[in-house]
Formats: sequence, structure tokens, C-alpha cells
Amino acid sequence: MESRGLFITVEGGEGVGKTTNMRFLEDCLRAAGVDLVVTREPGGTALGEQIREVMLQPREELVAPEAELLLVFAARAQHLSEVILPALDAGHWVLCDRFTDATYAYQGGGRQLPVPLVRELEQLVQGDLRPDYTILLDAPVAIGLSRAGDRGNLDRIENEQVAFFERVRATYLQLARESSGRYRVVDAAQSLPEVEAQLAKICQELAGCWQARRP
Ligand code: Z5A
Repeated sequence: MESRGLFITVEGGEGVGKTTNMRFLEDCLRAAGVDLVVTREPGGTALGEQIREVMLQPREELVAPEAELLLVFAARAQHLSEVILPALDAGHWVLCDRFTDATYAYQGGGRQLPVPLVRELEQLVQGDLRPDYTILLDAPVAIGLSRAGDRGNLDRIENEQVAFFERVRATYLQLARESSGRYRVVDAAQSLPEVEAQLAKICQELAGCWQARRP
């Protein structure tokens, strides 16, 4: 029996439907009996949620990409020590809306910060911890931005140029190719029922994994 929990992350660009589908995934996994902690980044702790607010609120001054990078890793350090590691150590599974792949995609791809810098902070903050399983909701940028736009109230990052989001998407797809063992790519451009059908298959795979790990 495997005593450490499974670390599952959900990733994707703006408006691809992460929030909507996190709920579906959570319901699906709980229905399969999975003992689950659901959380998000940036955030997941009181300090992390404050950092999220600081990071996402539109501001007059230009935020230095390095400042943004350090903010996400500061929130992540707290999240790991307060929520993620204790949950995994206790054998719970953790379902996290975004994690460090978002840093590679947004700060590495979008902001074009050097990848070795992200990697160095990843090692410093996380040690060897990496997600076991990552679900990437992928859709053309125009579709995601149109969905996010319909919702209104764009935050500081959502106000970026299309080219920024194209780099984010390209980085995610590259990560999925490089780590194909842990990635499952979902076509999020499809209708919601079609996206849910793809996610239901992934849930089945995960539920099988949960059963196999039980004593
Ligand atoms: N960020 C970062 O830069 N670096 C990092 O390391 C981390 C994060 C961890 C907050 O993330 C920001 O933090 C994010 C990256 C940055 N950028 N921004 N801004 P977030 O995940 O909280 O925020 P988000 O990416 O902006 O998510 P979102 O805007 O809430 O979008 P979403 O969750 O992907 O979509 P949604 O709210 O579920 O759906 C959007 C609309 O589309 C909604 O009306 C749905 O009903 C509709 N929808 C959803 N699916 C469908 C389908 N299939 N068909 C039709 N309509 C649909």
C-alpha cells in the first residue's frame, strides 16, 4: 500500500474552464471515494490569498517580472508547508488549481523570464516534490479570452496582450509533450458536456489508482 497521497494539478490558460471543471473533478473523485483536499494557487492559505490579491489587482506601476515570480513562490512556500505537504503525508490526495507549471507558463513563457531561474526557485521551495498527475485544459487563446471576457472584471494578468497568452499556451503544450507520463491534455474548446466526458475518463483512471493504493 502507498501511504503518501497523490498530488494532482489542473492547469490551463485564461478562461479555459478550470474553475468550472475543478468542481466537476472534485465531485467525480469524491463520488469514487477519494479522500481529497482541494486547493488553489496562488492562494490556499490566508497568507497565500493575500499574496494573490496583491498579485492580481490592476495597478498603476509596472510590476517587475521578478517580483511577480517571487510572489508566486512566496505563496507556494506557505501553501506547501501549511496545506499540501501535511495532506500528502497524511495520505490524502490533493487536487490543486494551478501549481508550478503555471509559473513556467506565465512567468517563464508569458513574461519570458529565464527558465533556469524558475527551476532554481522550484528546487529551493519544493525540494523534490512535483505533481504526480497534471490535467491540462487546452483551448485556443481566442476562445479562452472570449469566455473570460464574457465574465467581465479582468484582473492584472488577464489584461495582458494576446501574444502573452499565446506564449503561455505554447509553454503548457511543450510541458505536456516533455512530461507526457504525468500529463493528460483535455480539449477544452469543446462544449461543456464534451469536456466533462473527457474528464470523466480521467476520473475513472484516477479512481482505479485510488483503489489500487488502498490496503
Ligand atoms: N499565475 C501565475 O502567473 N503564476 C503562477 O505560478 C500561478 C498563477 C500559480 C490566477 O489564476 C492567475 O494567476 C492566472 C495565472 C496566474 N492568471 N490570471 N489572471 P486563476 O486560475 O485563478 O485565474 P484564471 O486562469 O484567470 O482562471 P479564470 O479566469 O477563473 O478562468 P477559468 O477558471 O479557466 O474559467 P472558468 O471561470 O471556469 O470559465 C470561464 C467562463 O467560460 C465561464 O463563464 C464558464 O461558464 C465558461 N465555460 C467554461 N467551460 C466552457 C465550455 N466548455 N464551453 C463554453 N463555456 C465554458
